[in-house]
Amino acid sequence: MEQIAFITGATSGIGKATALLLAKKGFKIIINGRRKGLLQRLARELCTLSNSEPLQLVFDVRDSDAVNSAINSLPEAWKNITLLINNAGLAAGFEPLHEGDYSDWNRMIDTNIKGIAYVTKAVVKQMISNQRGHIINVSSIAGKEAYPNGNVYCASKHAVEGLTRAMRLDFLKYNIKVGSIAPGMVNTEFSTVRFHGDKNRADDVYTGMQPLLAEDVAEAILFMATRPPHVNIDDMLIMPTAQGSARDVFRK
Ligand code: NDP
Ligand code: 8X3
Repeated sequence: MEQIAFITGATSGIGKATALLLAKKGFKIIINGRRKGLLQRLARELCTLSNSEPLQLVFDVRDSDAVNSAINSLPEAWKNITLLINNAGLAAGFEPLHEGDYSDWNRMIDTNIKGIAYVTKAVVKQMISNQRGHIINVSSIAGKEAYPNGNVYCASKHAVEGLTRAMRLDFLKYNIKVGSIAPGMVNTEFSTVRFHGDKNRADDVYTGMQPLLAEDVAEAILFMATRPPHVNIDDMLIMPTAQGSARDVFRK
């Protein structure tokens, strides 16, 4: 049966690697992000890779009107999304709470929590009527543990874990799988975004240790997405070998 995967935040990092891997495995792909040029570039790569054109949806997951309008106007051939990967997300800032910035906090809460709720509400209606679907939320080790200066980011990812568990119960009777994946450190644009574009500071995060690659997380997502119909992976924690907890990293 045809599989259509919708991946939010596919212009970079984990989302992009997942789009490429799922396309290689025969999924039809819908890609989302705010940076249109990067989505177009990925669309060309996907075309070459799988010989099938992906659907590009440029919108901000924080904008509920934009989310609804994009999902409600999906062409007929793309309406029956079978796999939703709620990946769009970010950390902004790395200070103790009393030095934190309101606009950083709002970006994280609006993207990481409300974005998942908006996109899921829009996409799941068709899954419910099909009595079939799978939703994978990208959480983090920061959704399982707290670390100094992580405050609002950790809270937002703890919320992703709570939302995942609650969604699983809401959608249980509709034969819809819901799970989450929680990676440790992954070398993507994540740290550059967290440090507001400071690439040197971002590079320091990974000095002397081997972080996960986006492709490693994509492989784990593929595993979750390809279990038989009676099997759901509720929760997967994936860490670099050199990272023992949110706070313990072995550096050479
Ligand atoms: P990147 O910064 O490389 O990618 C983030 C993606 O999210 C981009 O494609 C970005 O696209 C998209 N995005 C951000 N905000 C929005 C928005 N408002 N609307 C639509 N898309 C948005 O980071 P990662 O690949 O590392 O991050 C992906 C997910 O993985 C995030 O949820 C992150 O919290 C999580 N994660 C990351 C870890 C890491 O160490 N890297 C570890 C654990 C979890 P655009 O800017 O074009 O909109
Ligand atoms: C990203 C991983 O450890 O930087 O979610 O919070 S961490």
